[in-house]
Amino acid sequence: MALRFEILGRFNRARAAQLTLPHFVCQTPLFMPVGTQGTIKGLATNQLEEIGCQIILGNTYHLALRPTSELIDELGGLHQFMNWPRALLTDSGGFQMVSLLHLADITEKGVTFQSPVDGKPMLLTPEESIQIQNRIGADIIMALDDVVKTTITGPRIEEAMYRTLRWIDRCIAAHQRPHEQNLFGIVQGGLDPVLRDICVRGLVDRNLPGYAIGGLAGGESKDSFWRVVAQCTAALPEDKPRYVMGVGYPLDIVVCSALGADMYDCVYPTRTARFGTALVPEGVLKLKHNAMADDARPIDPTCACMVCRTYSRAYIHCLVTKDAMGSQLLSYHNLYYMMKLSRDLHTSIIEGRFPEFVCNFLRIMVYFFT
Ligand code: PRF
Ligand code: ZN
Repeated sequence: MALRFEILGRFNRARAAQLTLPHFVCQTPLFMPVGTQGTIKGLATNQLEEIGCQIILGNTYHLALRPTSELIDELGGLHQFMNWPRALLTDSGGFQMVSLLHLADITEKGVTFQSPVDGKPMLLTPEESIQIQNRIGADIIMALDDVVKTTITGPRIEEAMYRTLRWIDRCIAAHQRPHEQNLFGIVQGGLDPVLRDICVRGLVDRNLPGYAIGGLAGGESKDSFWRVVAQCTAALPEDKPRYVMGVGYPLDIVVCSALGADMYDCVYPTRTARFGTALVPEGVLKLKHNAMADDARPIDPTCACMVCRTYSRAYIHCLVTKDAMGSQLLSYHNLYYMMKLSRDLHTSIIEGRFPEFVCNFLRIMVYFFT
């Protein structure tokens, strides 16, 4: 195991912890921005440090296609390649293929897909996913899982859960760097509590350094989503980190943290920035809106970020459709908002005022429930 997870404080099921990874000591709950191609779109790594990002996510699938994992390995690993001194996590690639390439096909061998480079059929096996992630060198690597949309029902959900359990053993056997990289298993099983229970038990038996809850945030109701998280966090070991994959709405992060989850990732804060949307305590602020054209206030008067200390809504409104700087400034502010939310969760749990924090968060957030 290449991590230490120390719980510093609790409030009912919520935990605030210190997660020590090979490249950085992180405070949880934490949010990981998604840097698909080895970059968080529009932000330099020194800005990510300034914002307070502790760990960022890279995608095996994208990095393997370009620049390739062999080249990253030759150039000293992804940390050195992108000049990011803090922690990194790579996702295994299967989910990206299935969600991006509708041509992807899953068999017992692995995920088959058509290469977007030359159209040739390619196969990503659990062994190859781990080998690629070993070359990339992230602090946390993810097992290859069989991901099915939660809105699908029937025997496919069960098949995917059992396949994910069979694949975890192939991933564990293929992992060459267990003392430098932490392999996390992923709980699947759709919205079915029986399948989720079998999957959690199966993974816990493998004694992994951490566990993810997968297959969520794909169009199911909040009620179903939160129920699955509640069930899984209750059954996962207390002394290991719990990561809810693909979750990035502030409300969901607050709720899942109350349910005992520790880590999250999502493209949402940076993607929504590129569409001209800022995250604010009240919900969202659409900078493209005509009302912003002559608004001299910062995006969020209560925000201490560089953007809010420097620029007006009117200026960003003006940039947003015309210049890349508009979405860069919004990404900066949105990630700052996510880091502040993570820190507020951490400190409110430690200081015994988590319920007050949650009530206040919900009271201010009046219209953002998507
Ligand atoms: N599995 C993997 N990556 C993911 C997910 C998953 O289930 C999700 C949730 N749908 C986001 N990213 N490997
Ligand atoms: Zn700001």
